[in-house]
Amino acid sequence: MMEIDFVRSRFIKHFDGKTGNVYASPGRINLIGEHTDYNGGFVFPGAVDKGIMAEMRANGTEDTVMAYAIDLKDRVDFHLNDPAGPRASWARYIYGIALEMKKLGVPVKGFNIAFAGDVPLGAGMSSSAAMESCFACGLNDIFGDNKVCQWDMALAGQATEHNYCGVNCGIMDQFASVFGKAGCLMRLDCRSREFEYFPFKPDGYRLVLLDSVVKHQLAGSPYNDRRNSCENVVKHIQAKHPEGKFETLRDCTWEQLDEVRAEVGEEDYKRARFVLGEKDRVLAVCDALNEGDYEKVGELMYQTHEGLSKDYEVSCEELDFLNDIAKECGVTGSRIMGGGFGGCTINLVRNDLYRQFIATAKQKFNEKYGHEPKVYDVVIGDGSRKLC
Ligand code: GAF
Repeated sequence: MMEIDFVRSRFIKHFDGKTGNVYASPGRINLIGEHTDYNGGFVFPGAVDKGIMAEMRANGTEDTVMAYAIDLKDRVDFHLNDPAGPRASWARYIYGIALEMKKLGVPVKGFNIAFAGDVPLGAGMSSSAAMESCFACGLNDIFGDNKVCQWDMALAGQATEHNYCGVNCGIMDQFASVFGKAGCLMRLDCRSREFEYFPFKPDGYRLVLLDSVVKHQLAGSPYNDRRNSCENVVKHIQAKHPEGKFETLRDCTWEQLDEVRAEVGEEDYKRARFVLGEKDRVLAVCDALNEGDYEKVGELMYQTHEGLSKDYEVSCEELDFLNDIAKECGVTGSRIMGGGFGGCTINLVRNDLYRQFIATAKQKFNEKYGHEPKVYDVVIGDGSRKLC
């Protein structure tokens, strides 16, 4: 995690010399359960020890926000009452979450904010959810007497993506960022919103991310197309079965999917096929973890990669290459993590293979793409909180 003094010194320098309160929220990993959240399925994320830190303070104005992105060295001022909001994409997260918190009854007024992050951008580790939940936590504290509950803050973050950033994401990332707990993964049922903390200490293994450094960018991307495909399949199944209630792919069976195969076309069919399989894999991974069967967990991770690559088509050459190297090195499990289209693979590696795997991955990737992948050892950390 970053140092508070680092953020504080910039906050003091860029505004009126006064200090505010400091808040932090993490990025996330996800062991399994990709693209299942907006399909009413299960996900299995955990917060990481990297994220966003922000210093914030009410500035006494009615609606003027003065914002400084420390890492970008970029300052943007805007008005909460301006219906267009700021143009800079990072500032839209601040604008969006402020308006969403207002909708929840928080009387947000003008404020100053400076923030920085150590969660890699575009790596599929949810830097955007970390921003949303960090700012939500701050606004709730400064203007709202902390009356907004954790779930509503997570949902406000998701609504920010939908309404101001153009990404029709599910709830996994904001959930993980708000509810994270050190040492624990969380199995969330995205339909009922019930969740369970799973202490995660795989004896003899470690989790490591390999960042392809291909920038993953969900806004305006084929991410929304994937969601549309899933919803289209549900619509067709519902039309065939008016007696039933089909809200998401969670409600659909393999047989029902097969019935609409010809109508929805091969592309949508394959996407839905991936989701139905992934829904079952999350539960199978939980069972395997309960039995301490990490080899089984790994096998399911490889299946997820295959599905994300061939059926859901959210991989890229570099991620498939990293997955192949993992396989060749005998790594227990490896797959694309997060939305896809770039970013990281998550790898479950036996301790005795770790060094060799990392060295081989760096060397082979470098030979092919002219640079090494970045390596992040996963440390599972806490969710959104006030630091001081
Ligand atoms: C992105 C989205 F923001 C999540 O909601 C989720 O759908 C994920 O992609 C894929 O599992 O991170």
